[in-house]
Amino acid sequence: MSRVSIVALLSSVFALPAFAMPADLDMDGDGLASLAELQTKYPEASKDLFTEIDEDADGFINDDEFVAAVDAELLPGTTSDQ
Ligand SMILES: [Ca+2]
Ligand SMILES: [Ca+2]
Repeated sequence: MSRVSIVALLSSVFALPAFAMPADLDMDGDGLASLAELQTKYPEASKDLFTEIDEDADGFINDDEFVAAVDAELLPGTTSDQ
């Protein structure tokens, strides 16, 4: 295997995190989840929960914050076997 294909392989692995913002959470496709979007997907989610997940307090949940919330079991993961 050439060096180039190893780099390409590693790039494709790291481009696929275990969890990412689900398309049905980020409904307007801006890459961020607002409180309204969170509560549409998770009707039981409170504003307090949203504030807890929104670590940088910019009013939106980004990919990193979503992954951290799933890791911390604040939100269910996006497994495909449901
Ligand atoms: Ca959005
Ligand atoms: Ca944020």
